Amino acid sequence: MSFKDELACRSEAFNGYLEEALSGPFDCPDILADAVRYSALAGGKRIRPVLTLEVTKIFGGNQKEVLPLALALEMIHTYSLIHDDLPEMDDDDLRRGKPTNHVVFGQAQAVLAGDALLNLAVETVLSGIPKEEENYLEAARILFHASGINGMIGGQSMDIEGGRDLNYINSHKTGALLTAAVLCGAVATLGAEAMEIEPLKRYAEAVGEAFQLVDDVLDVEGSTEELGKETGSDEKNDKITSVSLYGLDETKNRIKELQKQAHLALDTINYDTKFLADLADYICERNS
Ligand code: GRG
Repeated sequence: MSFKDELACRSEAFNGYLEEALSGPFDCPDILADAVRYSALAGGKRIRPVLTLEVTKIFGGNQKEVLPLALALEMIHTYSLIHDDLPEMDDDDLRRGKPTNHVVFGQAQAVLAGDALLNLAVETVLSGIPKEEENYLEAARILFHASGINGMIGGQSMDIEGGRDLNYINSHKTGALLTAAVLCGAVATLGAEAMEIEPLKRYAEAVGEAFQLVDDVLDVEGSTEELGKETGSDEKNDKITSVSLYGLDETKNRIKELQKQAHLALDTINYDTKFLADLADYICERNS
């Protein structure tokens, strides 16, 4: 099976679990439940949960036990996209090939749908605490730290404020959640002290930065049809990006360098990291 087919297969399987986790019934107005499901089940590559589950598998961990963390990652990611698309943030009308949440449900319900997904993420993690809980709780702490004020939310705050520290913005807004996706599976399975954690962190940080740089390139060179969202959004919002600061060629060179770094980090891990290596290539070479 090709890597792309394998990835599609895994995201399909994950979609089933996510649908179940969001099947409710919820004690809330239909519009809110619909808004939550609309964005969460609209597709998306599911890269973060796939990373978590793969890393768990590599180290012989229990994927079923780690699934709540993977579900929470995708819920948090989806809430961040709903909020990011709001008129007061990036003001986008298209996401995952569909009209954005606020376009369909209105801004107030879109804010609440994002909030609700964050809370559901916490509930999902708490309800999945296994008997041997120490490593799982450390993985959960990593996830909520990375997605909070010291991570994704901090990065988004500086981005929206028009801050100029591109490294901070990229490593926090995008890199933190991807790194957490990798570390969650590893820490839940091996514990935070394992010697594999450092190289995995290097791998994840390289992939996280590359992910954002590719996003910057695609915002200039990509097609709305393939991306499922409008392009030209960074220029429209006067955002600093790697492309606006260093140009397309230098950004593409940096992506290649990061791809190499990701592979080098994996080379030091004595387990089967082929899928992670292929995923790094996919992320660095993607066009959607
Ligand atoms: C609102 C707190 C808050 C944070 C927003 C997600 C985010 C932080 C900003 C989005 C800006 C953006 C598009 C950054 C590029 C990296 C990124 C997160 C892309 C979207 O992720 P994909 O490509 O999306 O994994 P799918 O739809 O495949 O899940």
